[in-house]
Amino acid sequence: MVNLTIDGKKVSVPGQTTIMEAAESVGIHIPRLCYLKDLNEIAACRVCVVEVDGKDKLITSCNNVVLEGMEVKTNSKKVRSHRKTTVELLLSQHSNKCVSCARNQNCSLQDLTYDLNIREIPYEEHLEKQEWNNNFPLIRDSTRCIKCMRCIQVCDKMQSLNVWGLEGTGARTTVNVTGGRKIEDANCSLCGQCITHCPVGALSERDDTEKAWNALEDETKTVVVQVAPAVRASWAEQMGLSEEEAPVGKIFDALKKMGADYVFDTVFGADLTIMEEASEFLERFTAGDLKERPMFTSCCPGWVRFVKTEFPHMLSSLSTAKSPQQMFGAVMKSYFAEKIGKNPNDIVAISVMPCVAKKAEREMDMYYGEFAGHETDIVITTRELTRMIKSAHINVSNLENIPSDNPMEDGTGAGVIFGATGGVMEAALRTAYFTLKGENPPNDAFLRVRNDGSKDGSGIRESEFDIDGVKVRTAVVSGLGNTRELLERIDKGEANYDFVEVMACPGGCVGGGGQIIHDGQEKAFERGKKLYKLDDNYEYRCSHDNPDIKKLYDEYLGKPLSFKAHMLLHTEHKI
Ligand code: HC1
Ligand code: SF4
Repeated sequence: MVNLTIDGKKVSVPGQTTIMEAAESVGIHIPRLCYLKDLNEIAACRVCVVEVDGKDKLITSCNNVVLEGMEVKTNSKKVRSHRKTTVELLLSQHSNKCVSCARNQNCSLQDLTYDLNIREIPYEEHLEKQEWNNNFPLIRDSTRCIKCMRCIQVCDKMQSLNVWGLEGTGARTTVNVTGGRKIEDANCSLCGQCITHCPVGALSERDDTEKAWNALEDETKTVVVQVAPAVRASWAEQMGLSEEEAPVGKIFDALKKMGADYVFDTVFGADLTIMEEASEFLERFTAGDLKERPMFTSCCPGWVRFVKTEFPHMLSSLSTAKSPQQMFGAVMKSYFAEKIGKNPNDIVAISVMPCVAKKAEREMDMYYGEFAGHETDIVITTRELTRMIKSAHINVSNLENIPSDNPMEDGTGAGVIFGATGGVMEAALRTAYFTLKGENPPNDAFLRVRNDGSKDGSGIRESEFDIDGVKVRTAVVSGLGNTRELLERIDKGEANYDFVEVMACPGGCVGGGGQIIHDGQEKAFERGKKLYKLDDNYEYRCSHDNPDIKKLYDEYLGKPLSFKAHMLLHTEHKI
């Protein structure tokens, strides 16, 4: 152990601990902007400087380790003055139009400016204006970039995609899409992780709330809204509600108050995906065509974009089952439209997703019977939902916990855990087990596919199950860097699986790029636990037990993988 003092407090920590972490261990918070544990420890912003042993030179605390006998001051006059100048210089290169920024009131630079009591910026403003395609689901405002490098590191180290890089030299150094490419040509998966890791408002999702408002206010349209599983685990963080105060039924109530005609839970769509995907898996699996192994899940659009650009030869191994969002949209514009006697063209399907890539996934056309535009018309993120609730001046403490609408009301625990890494695999295995054995599995049969983030954090979970004498080898992976590693092993023949679940965002959709942002904090696994808790309390825990799903097959689709199911619920993945 190394002994030192920080702000006069005696501290004892293991060797190789950084000064920042040592301070944190005794409750002393050192301000920072660029630091992200294990991802960005490069001291680019220099906000975390501290004074050591009364020496003239200040050092950065995020990348300097403790030494025996050190005397550290984290908030001396010298430190404060240096920090203030650093932030003033940053502000001179940052658009300070905070009131109209997507990150207003959730911005580390704004907080720091306030904390340091900076009332004016004594340096000349110099803003870097770069062109951007504002139709792309990922928006970058270069005038807000503080060059902290987090986006570069997250996209490179976590997602292995290298979309962002530095260009220029010296004072002209700036962040931009690498290789002089336009963002739409840069193989961006749209995972949105660079957005949730940006400390300021330089990166955001395309704001589609006006489109949603226009639809909600259009009396000639029937507006149906679906809410994804992971949204319920995060929206309350922005609304000041506790977990218990924020059931998904309150989101339904808010949506109805905003003008939605019908509200549905994507959990129903997830159950439908499982019916088709589990059947497809068993069909492929028992056909014994090794070339088709493993079968990959395809509900995560960030992952689908990744495989198209990085591993196109694996495209045919993706399940043809559409995602719950798209399946639900297709059912809304066919089965449901018929039920309520509406022309699908007069239905606007909105979805609320924890995801930015879902905004691109919606481009899929609806081909069934009469051409009916897109299956999903508008996608808003969890963050956009909370902005809409706020702009509608809805008092969330008065919201009621209302059910979703008929006839796609029921959901199951299997559908709700889709939002957490391992959830799709577990849900599919529950139904595959039932199909093979004719009975439901015990509740703890497939717990091994879950990743609660507490183990080694490797992001890859391998398991093997024996279901009625049939051996099924599975892998669950989240994060695209981990995914690349896994796919390379599969490619080299070093890993063999039958079924693989991939989620682009670490921890799954609960950690999605459209979720509420808590700068520098990892929330995915905590939110995942909320979904697993909901699963425990569902009346039905298997998708095939969902009464409304059974009704949909009885009344409309026939059975999983039927011709009609193929037409509505499956797709061919093309480059
Ligand atoms: Fe997801 Fe999915 S789990 S992809 O994260 O399969 O976005 O929540 O809605 O479609 O159900 C997202 C979440 C979501 C779909 C489902
Ligand atoms: Fe990289 Fe994801 Fe950001 Fe695209 S959205 S630039 S893939 S981190």
